[in-house]
Amino acid sequence: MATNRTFTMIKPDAFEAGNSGAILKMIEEAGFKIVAMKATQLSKELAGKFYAVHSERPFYADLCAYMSSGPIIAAILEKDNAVEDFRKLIGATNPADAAEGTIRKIFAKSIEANAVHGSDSDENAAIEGAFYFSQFERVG
Ligand code: IDP
Repeated sequence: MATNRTFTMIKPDAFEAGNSGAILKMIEEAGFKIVAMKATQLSKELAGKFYAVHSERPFYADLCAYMSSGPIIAAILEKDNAVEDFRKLIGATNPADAAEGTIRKIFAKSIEANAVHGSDSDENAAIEGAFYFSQFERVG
C-alpha cells in the first residue's frame, strides 16, 4: 500500500544555481506539503552512506564527491501516493530522457547533476527521511 510520504533533496547544482525556491514552488503546486525541511551540506562520508546502495556502480565515487560539493536542501513531503507521484513530478534520472514539464527536464544539468532526489519506494522514503530528521524535526 502506498504511504503518504516521500523524501527529497535539492541537489548541489540546483541549490548553487538559485533554483531551490522555484523547485519548492513546483512541489507545493503539485499538491505536496513540506512536513520537514533543512539546508545542510553532506560530508563525502555521509554522501557515501546515503548512496551505499550504489557502492558497486562505476559512478559512485563521482556521485559522492558531487553530492558533498555544496549545500543541499533535504525535505520530507506528504501527499496521497507520494512516492510514485513525486517520481512522476521529477522525471527520468537522465534529463535528456525526462518528460517535458518535469523538474529534471527544467532544471537538471546532467545525468549526475540532476537537480533533485526522490525516494524510489515507501521503505526507502522512511529510511531516507530518518537519515536527516529526528522525530522532533518533522511534523507528525
Ligand atoms: P534516481 O535518482 O533517478 O533514483 P538512481 O539510479 O538511483 O537514480 O541514481 C542515483 C543518482 O546517481 C542519480 O540521481 C544521479 O545523480 C546519479 N547517477 C545515476 N546514474 C548515473 C550515471 O550513469 N552517471 C553519473 N551519475 C549517475
